[in-house]
Amino acid sequence: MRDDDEEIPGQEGFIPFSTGRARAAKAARSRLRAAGATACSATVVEMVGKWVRIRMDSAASGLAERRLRVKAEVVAGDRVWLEGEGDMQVVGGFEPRRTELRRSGNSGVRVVCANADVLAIVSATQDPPFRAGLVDRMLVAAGSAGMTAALVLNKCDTGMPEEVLERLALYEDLGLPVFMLSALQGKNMAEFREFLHGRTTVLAGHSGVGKSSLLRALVPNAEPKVGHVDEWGRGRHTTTGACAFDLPDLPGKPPGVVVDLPGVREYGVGFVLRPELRTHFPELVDLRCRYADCLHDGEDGCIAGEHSDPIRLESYQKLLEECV
Ligand SMILES: Nc1nc2c(ncn2[C@@H]2O[C@H](COP(=O)(O)OP(=O)(O)OP(=O)(O)O)[C@@H](O)[C@H]2O)c(=O)[nH]1
Ligand SMILES: [Mg+2]
Ligand SMILES: [Zn+2]
Repeated sequence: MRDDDEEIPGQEGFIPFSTGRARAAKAARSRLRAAGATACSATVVEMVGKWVRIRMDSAASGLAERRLRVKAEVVAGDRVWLEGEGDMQVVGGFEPRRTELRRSGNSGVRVVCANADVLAIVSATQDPPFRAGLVDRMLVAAGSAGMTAALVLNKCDTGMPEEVLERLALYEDLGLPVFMLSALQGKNMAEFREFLHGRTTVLAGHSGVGKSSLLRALVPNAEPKVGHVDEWGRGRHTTTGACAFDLPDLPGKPPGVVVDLPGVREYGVGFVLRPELRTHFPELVDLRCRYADCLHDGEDGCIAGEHSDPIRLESYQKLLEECV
């Protein structure tokens, strides 16, 4: 058995996918196609190294959750279809993504998760401190992904610093939903739970803000991964990051999914185009400066300074340097 074909310890249901099996699976696929069999579809719940954990759409297709080896680049949230049966089952391909949350870093741009609707940007009241720059970066990432955003302030049981409340009021004025929560005490969690139903929501934010604690409060049986070896998912058999959990049913409400992400220290948005950046800053997008294509970066006749919050404008101008 080749090294990368090893079964992952403790992960029952993983199907080793050696070269020999790949050939056999290909033959099985051709036979199935010839027999007119239809492929079944599934959603990627988590990537673990080069393995994929999936949830089948139909319980009749066998196990509700299976782990398969994939060679293609798929991420949590991808809609995939499977071909073959039993041990011969493989991920045949994936559907075009409705949304694609990306992040840039030293190792380039990577997709964090696919097909999510909302990016919930989680901060803590003071420990760790609120970082407006990180929030603004994630708002750009959400906009660029085709997702909407919401702001979550967790640990509200530990007091609410005035300057943080002021920042949140500003985001609320920009039209963003804001939730003030305490995962520990369950404060306002019912309201947040209502918001999450009928959508797929990604919890993102600085390490230690309480994302996993929120997830545990929302999905009591979830065992979110903590203490990632490396936030980029390097390292054998460690999770590559995003992991999706179904919310418990709420009577009369459509189902919802929450995706937990490992904490980030920074969030690069180097994939955004410079002229596109202002479209992710609602207060800048419709400004009538002297030049119609003004980038709001100190040009003659730019009125951005008079019409936007100085911290937001600073975020924007800093991001402009990073954009392509
Ligand atoms: N006081 C208070 N502490 C909280 C609350 N939520 C989480 N914590 C604490 O904050 C610490 C970090 O919580 P986690 O849920 O692990 O934070 P995380 O955002 O998942 O962190 P990473 O996994 O590193 O990204 C833990 O010690 C929690 O007990 C809260 O609502 N109030
Ligand atoms: Mg966590
Ligand atoms: Zn301008």
